[in-house]
Amino acid sequence: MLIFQGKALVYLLLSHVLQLFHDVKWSQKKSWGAANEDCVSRGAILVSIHSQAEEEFLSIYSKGTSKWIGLKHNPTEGGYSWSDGTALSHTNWGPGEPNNHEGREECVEMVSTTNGTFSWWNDLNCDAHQDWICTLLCLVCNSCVLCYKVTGTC
Ligand SMILES: [Ca+2]
Repeated sequence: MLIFQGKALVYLLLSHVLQLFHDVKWSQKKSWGAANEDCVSRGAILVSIHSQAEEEFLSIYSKGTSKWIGLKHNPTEGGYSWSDGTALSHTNWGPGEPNNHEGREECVEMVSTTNGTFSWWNDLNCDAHQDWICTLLCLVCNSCVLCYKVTGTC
């Protein structure tokens, strides 16, 4: 369970209510920025990963693909930041990554093996066209969890 503070709201992300969007058509793959915008247009956000259990779940779900996650280099603060503002509490960098190849790799993809039983992260040029995973923001309103098209009000 992950809780983070928005400007005036507390959003609650529960693993069992995560809803994922995953595109596999080559013609519809997107840059990190376009993928992020696509998620926002759905009332969602690029997925963040905070545990090995979430890592394994997402890897199986999106097996055999390379896809954007919500992690991006933060040139202002240094290090990496999740789109949803949560803390970087779990990492799964591949061997030698992040390597910022040719100084042009600011965004992070998650790569999963064909059967999804193994995955790792790689920093990549943000303009590369990849699959992506969105997760819906969930808002707790009077003990009910609303997880679709959250607009900031109950
Ligand atoms: Ca890299």
